[in-house]
Amino acid sequence: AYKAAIFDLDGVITDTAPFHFKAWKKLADELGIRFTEEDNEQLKGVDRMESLERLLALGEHRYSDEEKQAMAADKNAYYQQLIEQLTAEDILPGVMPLLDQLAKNSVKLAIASASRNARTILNGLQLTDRFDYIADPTYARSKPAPDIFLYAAYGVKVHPTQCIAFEDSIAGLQAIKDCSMFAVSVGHDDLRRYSDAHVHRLDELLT
Ligand code: B16
Ligand code: MG
Repeated sequence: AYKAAIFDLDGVITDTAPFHFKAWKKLADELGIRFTEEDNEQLKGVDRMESLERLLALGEHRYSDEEKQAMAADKNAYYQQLIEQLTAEDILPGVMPLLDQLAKNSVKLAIASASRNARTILNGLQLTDRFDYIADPTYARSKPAPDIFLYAAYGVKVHPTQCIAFEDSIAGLQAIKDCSMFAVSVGHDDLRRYSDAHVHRLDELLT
């Protein structure tokens, strides 16, 4: 049996993608760049600066590092306004019973999110206390690098091979497999080929 369960946040515990989309779209509109929901889909699990780079690559202009820092800060300020509205009602179906069941079986619970807003989001959802460890992405290389998942395992003192991890992004699933954890993909069917098991939603795991 697994000794730790490691969760991605955005797309697994709650759906913040529409807020990210709204915030990136605002920036793209200001810059005259066409940015669609499909483009946003590609940014799942990708960290903030890398997401900005990919958005800017859809346009013609090139910007200085200073300009990019300012754009990322603007996007984040707007995003933070949007996520202020998150409450416990925004926890995705199946999450609470799954966390309960795992905790009852003494499985350690950790968060491995690329988001620097993870703590704010967990506070809004009133979930902070449910996790034994929240890995800090500050010094982690972006997914698909395994860093954030390794930090999470280290944080709960469980060897990666004894961890099961839940992810909704290809980059995240690659990170999980790269550190030999059992990978559960959550969401689209096309994620299947990157994982060891697949569910559309976490409530499918409850018996
Ligand atoms: P922030 P996850 C990721 O969270 C999101 O999927 C991704 O879209 C976002 O760009 C990234 O966090 C960084 O977020 O700007 O809040 O630091 O899926 O790894 O929980
Ligand atoms: Mg995610």
